[in-house]
Amino acid sequence: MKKVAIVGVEGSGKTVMLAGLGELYARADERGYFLAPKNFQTASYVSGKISRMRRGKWPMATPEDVLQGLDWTLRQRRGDGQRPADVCEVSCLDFAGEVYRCAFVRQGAVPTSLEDEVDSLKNYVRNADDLIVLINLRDIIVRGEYDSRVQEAMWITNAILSYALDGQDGRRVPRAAIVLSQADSYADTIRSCGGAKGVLARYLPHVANNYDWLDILAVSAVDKTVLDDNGNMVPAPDFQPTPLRAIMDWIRYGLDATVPPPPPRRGGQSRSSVTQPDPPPSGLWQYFTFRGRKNRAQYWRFICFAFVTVFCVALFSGGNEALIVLWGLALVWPSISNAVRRLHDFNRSGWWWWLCCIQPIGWLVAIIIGLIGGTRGDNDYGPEP
Ligand SMILES: Nc1nc2c(ncn2[C@@H]2O[C@H](COP(=O)(O)OP(=O)(O)OP(=O)(O)O)[C@@H](O)[C@H]2O)c(=O)[nH]1
Ligand SMILES: [Mg+2]
Repeated sequence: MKKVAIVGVEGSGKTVMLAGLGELYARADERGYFLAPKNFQTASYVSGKISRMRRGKWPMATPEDVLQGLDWTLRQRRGDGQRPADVCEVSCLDFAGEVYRCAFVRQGAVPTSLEDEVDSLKNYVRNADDLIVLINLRDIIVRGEYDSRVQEAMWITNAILSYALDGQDGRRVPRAAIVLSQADSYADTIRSCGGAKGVLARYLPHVANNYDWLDILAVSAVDKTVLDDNGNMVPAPDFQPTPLRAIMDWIRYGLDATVPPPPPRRGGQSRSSVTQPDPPPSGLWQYFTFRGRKNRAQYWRFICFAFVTVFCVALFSGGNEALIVLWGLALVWPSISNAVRRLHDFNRSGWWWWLCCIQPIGWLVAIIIGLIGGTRGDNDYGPEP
């Protein structure tokens, strides 16, 4: 499975772009692609940053002491109850600028305190199959190439690219793209330069000359902005990160042909694409199937239903034990289905249900299953209920 690495110096737009990608692809797109966070940190990072942006604030600069790893698996839904196919890993190591500096520009020995970080960053860049290098348009258009901070940033960017693309040791050179971020603010400039390549040629001629054979894209992470009280452009509360589809199109390039098409549907009907996930089970059937997901409310609703009906049967049958046992037996299968589908909601296999059978902890497990929050968006077991 190929690895996509996303890098950029301080302020290049990593956090905003990654949070936007995570939010946009929490739900499958029209081809069935979605991003499954590989760990809790990634999921909570995305939701924290997005909720801040919906309050009209950009994320804080990632602090120097934070080495944030963000990891997803890009998956494609295949329908017909099959697990989605893993397509590639998408990850970002959000290193502090100092680590980039030590790794790529600073002369002399790397300080001992940063040795591990520098090694991880270099490995990360060298092991990438696809490399996305971010440059913030504000840096190059407003500050300009004569600003010393921008010069250093561009020097680092150059060094990352030449390090990744040198192809020494028989390594396969990654596919790479330079991505200019914050395109919404500079749409006119991009248009007047004839596109992203033209912007690079005008504002960063060195980089453009060296790397104009790479893919060069200009994107923004938000589709709507407003001016705040201080006159700064901030995300509008109802923004959507839809412009980031361009990044996913680049990542996916050439993949659609390699992901196996979904098998024909039962009954000979074939699906033209993988886009239509199986509808969630409905009607009486939903109480018997183990497919799909149930959120916390649905899980507890079923448990209340079971208790209330057992009580009613006991009451109206005048305590007829045979009837109560019969009704209890009828509820066994739906109860298992209820727990299994709840487990699916937080992306756990239904086999975990067996823990409920271990007494005396079984009851506790059943309660815990009902308390854990579900995965946002699609997961391995289907769409969010
Ligand atoms: N208008 C607009 N501004 C953006 C966009 N993406 C990033 N920005 C601006 O760029 C700034 C830096 O973005 P970040 O994502 O925090 O950059 P970073 O690479 O994570 O920076 P560090 O954490 O300091 O390494 C933001 O605070 C915004 O002001 C965008 O899509 N549109
Ligand atoms: Mg950041």
